[in-house]
Amino acid sequence: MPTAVVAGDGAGPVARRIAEVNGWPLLAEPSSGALGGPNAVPAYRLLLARDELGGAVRRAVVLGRPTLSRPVQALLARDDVEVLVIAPRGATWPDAARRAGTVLADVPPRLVGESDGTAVTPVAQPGPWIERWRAAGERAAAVIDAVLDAGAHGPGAPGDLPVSGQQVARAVARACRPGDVLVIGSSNPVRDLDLVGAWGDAAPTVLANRGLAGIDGTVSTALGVALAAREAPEVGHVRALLGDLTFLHDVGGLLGGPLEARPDLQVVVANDDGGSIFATLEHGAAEHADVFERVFGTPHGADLGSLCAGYGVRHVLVRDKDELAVALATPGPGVSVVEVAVDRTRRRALGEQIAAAVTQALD
Ligand SMILES: Cc1ncc(C[n+]2csc(CCOP(=O)(O)OP(=O)(O)O)c2C)c(N)n1
Ligand SMILES: [Mg+2]
Repeated sequence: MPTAVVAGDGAGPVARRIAEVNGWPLLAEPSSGALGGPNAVPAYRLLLARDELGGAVRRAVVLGRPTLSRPVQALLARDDVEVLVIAPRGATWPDAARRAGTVLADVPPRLVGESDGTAVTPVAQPGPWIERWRAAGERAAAVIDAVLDAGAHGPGAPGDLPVSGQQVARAVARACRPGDVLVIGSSNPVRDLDLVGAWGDAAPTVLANRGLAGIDGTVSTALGVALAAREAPEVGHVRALLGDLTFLHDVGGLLGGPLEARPDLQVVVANDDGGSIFATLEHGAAEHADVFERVFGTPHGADLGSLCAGYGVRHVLVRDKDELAVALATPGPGVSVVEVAVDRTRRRALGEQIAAAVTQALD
């Protein structure tokens, strides 16, 4: 039966194993802990809408808690898709559409290629089903790269606008090495990473507070992770990628008294002066344009550099891809903030442009 493995937040490496043993596509969110390997499909969110890919799925094996995209929720809500949830150790399981046909508290040995708990069967030979997903994922990733390379905002846009949030996520993803840790903020950063973070087998550890997808407490989370990393010599760089409102919500987390340990942490803030995610949702429709900016965009004009100075934290403002790449490659010691000036006005259009380019390439 054409099956896809959905690896939501906290799914763990077993999700990847299940996909590889059975020759199924792996739709893995950044904080799934299941990233990597030949079956992880880049940009899967855009492939779910296609008849020959998402439309052909008849069974979804769900691990962890998927929260990032409507196409995944739509897949799990479909009448013609059997939903099998695996919630190891009897953890509470997510089932937003209330459609789970089966909930298993353990991973069935045969799903991970074990007949009696010891004998491991080889990873499935590639079949037409997984080959179709791999080919489409590769194509989609290449097309997305091309759109992001084409310029900050594609055809017709002035060349001197700041970089896009998607470009920032791609730059951060490229800067992260295996062994690094990336704390990723709610809102667009985690979704951008989900779209552009094609790491192959070189994925860093990605952590996110997906509980209620809050934008609160994320600076403190990143500092806590960086403090813990001091005890873990195998960990490389610790970075965080946050939106500006997410950063401002917990900017007090930067405060560390002189008697406290200061870990090494690079906080990248994609500053588009407001909440750009709402532009991609219903709120961003043309009929709400008169109230959008004040109610949902919520620009603030805050001076991040001065805030950082107040907390004694290094700050650098970067305005283009090259400056960003340099800053990411040289995090330096202690806590630092890399503020990236990001364009908010074209967020919705660029998302649509990417989706259209992928559709065109796969048609
Ligand atoms: C504590 C909390 N308050 C409000 C929200 C609703 N919310 C979701 S995304 C968002 C905007 C986030 O803006 P930013 O961090 O700048 O990211 P962007 O959308 O611009 O990428 C808000 C207010 C939330 N998720 N959590
Ligand atoms: Mg923002």
